[in-house]
Amino acid sequence: MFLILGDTGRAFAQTYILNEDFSSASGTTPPTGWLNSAGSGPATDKWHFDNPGGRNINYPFSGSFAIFDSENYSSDGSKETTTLETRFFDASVSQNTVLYFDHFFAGGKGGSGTVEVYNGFIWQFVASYSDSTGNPQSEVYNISSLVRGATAAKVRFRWEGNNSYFWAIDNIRIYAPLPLDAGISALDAPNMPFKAGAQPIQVRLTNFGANTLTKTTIGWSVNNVVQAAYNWTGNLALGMSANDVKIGSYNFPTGKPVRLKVWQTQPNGLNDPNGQNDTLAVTLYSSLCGLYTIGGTNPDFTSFYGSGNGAEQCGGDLRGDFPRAQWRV
Ligand SMILES: [Ca+2]
Ligand SMILES: [Ca+2]
Repeated sequence: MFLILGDTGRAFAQTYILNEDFSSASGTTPPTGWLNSAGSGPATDKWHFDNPGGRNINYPFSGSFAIFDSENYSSDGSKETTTLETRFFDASVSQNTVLYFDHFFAGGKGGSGTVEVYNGFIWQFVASYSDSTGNPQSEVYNISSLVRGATAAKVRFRWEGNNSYFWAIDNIRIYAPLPLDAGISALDAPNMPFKAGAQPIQVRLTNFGANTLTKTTIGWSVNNVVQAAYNWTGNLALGMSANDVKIGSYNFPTGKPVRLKVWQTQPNGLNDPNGQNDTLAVTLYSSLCGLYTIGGTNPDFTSFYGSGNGAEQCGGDLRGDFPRAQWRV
């Protein structure tokens, strides 16, 4: 809908061991050194980098990405066992190793996606997905104990299914984290559509740093008016998140855009050396119910497009002529 995400936890200050945006991939040809294997399934059961099903996947997906789209090109009734494997990487450069990626798993039809790490000897389980994720969502895993010391490590993404929708992945990053690095990674509430009136503001705080995070200050503003900061305390290891951190509440007016900005500062009482993932900025609207003016002098909304959000909750009726019109919802 009209959720506008700003800098939402994409960190760029770490030391990258592998950073893949798939810009060099095409068709079913992966980046140099990567493997794309159909496994025991039909030879055409491979990952694609040209989005043959025309799937619409949101930012931060951009340009080419990896997708196994069983519904698009593998609806032949035979089982799919398809693997995308990274090139080798040297995990001995740091004691701490983080795996980050953005993905959209379209689940619920018997498909599963599994992420595994190779330490030079064996493949080890990291995570698996079978229910639908957000479109997309970011994942951060501390894989230090799985790859520690390995000079020839790998990560693989293994699809199993049978005409079971699709799995899309982009921005695969393996990096050595900074010692200290916290950030706001998501807005957990309110989720649109929501009713006007007082709503709790809940965010997700993530520790992107190697050191355990025990405290930070979460500041926030509404339409550029700074609100009372929230002092968080707790215990988050590398890659872990505190979900639904309630930092306050706000009385949302009916159907008006509210620009919410949330940021964290002074993790463990020190300056955060990576500001790239500190701040989340979103524009929220409560559901529309009432009479609104679009365009003209003193409008509630300047354009029809911007006024549509939330109106489906009440039903709508557009009257008048542009550039000034009214909408009863
Ligand atoms: Ca990409
Ligand atoms: Ca940070």
